[in-house]
Amino acid sequence: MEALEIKDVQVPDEVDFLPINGTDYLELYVGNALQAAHYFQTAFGFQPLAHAGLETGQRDRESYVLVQGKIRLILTSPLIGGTTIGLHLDRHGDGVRVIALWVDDATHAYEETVRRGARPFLQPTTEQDEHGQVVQSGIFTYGDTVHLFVERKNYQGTFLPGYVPWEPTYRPEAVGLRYVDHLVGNVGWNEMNEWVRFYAEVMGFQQLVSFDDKDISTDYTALMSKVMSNGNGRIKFPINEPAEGRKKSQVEEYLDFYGGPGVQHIAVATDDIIATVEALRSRGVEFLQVPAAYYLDLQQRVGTIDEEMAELSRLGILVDRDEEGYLLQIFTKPIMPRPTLFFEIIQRKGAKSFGKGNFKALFEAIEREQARRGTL
Ligand code: TYF
Ligand code: FE
Repeated sequence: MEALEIKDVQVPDEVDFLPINGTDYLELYVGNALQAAHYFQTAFGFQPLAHAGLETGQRDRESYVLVQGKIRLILTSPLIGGTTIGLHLDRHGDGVRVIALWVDDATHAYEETVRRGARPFLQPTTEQDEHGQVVQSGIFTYGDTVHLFVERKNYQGTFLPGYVPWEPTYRPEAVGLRYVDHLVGNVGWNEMNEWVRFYAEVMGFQQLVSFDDKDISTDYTALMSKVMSNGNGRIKFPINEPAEGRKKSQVEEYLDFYGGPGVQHIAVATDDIIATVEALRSRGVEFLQVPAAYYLDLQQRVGTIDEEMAELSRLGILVDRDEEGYLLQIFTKPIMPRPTLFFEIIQRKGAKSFGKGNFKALFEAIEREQARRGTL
């Protein structure tokens, strides 16, 4: 580690007080976890992993855990009225409640972040079963979203204590999703910098990039975005806020329907975006459509790439280049009744950026959807 010399004392200039190994899981609160699990299996190729519910002693909730590559999703629904899950559903519709981060020391993570000003959600709590023990702790982030810190170094079970293996015979094939690349949060008017400061001061993240409304305003959509990343770069959280445009910002539309800040999109990585998108389309996943004209000057814009232009155009996959390489990406339509949460499929070929060159085409596609909904 590099050291910064101050007089005679060697002070390491980068002590990561919150080392994170990666995303542990995402928990979505949904109206019908049984059917949502079927959808994520059938449409997105997630594999059944674990289950908790009445049979495991849960009285107020049921959860299905699905996995693909390193991505784990928990889908949770209430079993009775009057729960915080039900309240969350009423306010937000289906959405991401928990962004769980895999750490080696969940107690340390809690103490360090709370000491720096995080609002506590869950004090360090140890759960145990015959496969070992897991410590979880948690803090609030934007809106009703929470970060849980999951310490599982002394655990060998399938998922977490309290869950049993879920082994149905129905198992559609995976589609090649590998890991969570980034998770985007939409926050309120003028709140972006507050949350940027939260990730910097409370969680020790650094700012990677910033987009202002000049980069990304089309005729209508205006938004600002800053990307925060943890020390080892495995966690990337872009934060968007709405900006004043000619008509309603897509971020404002989200805030209206989600009832406040929350997770806007989950970007998942693949090593073969053509095969992945082909499979997703064949299973009925719907993507935003860019006009054919997007592909006319693409070759010129991004230069030589490994993929066939005709294939990319047929599947509607977008391409962008930066100093380090290029990336391929595509965005689903919102997967909820409310126009809130959607998925991004991304394949990085060296590029570490987020597809700035695609913003205009992408946001115009989003605006066409807003217009179709009558919410523009
Ligand atoms: O994560 C990103 O920054 C890109 C682009 O509402 C993007 O995926 C940014 C804002 C948005 C949709 C996509
Ligand atoms: Fe993204």
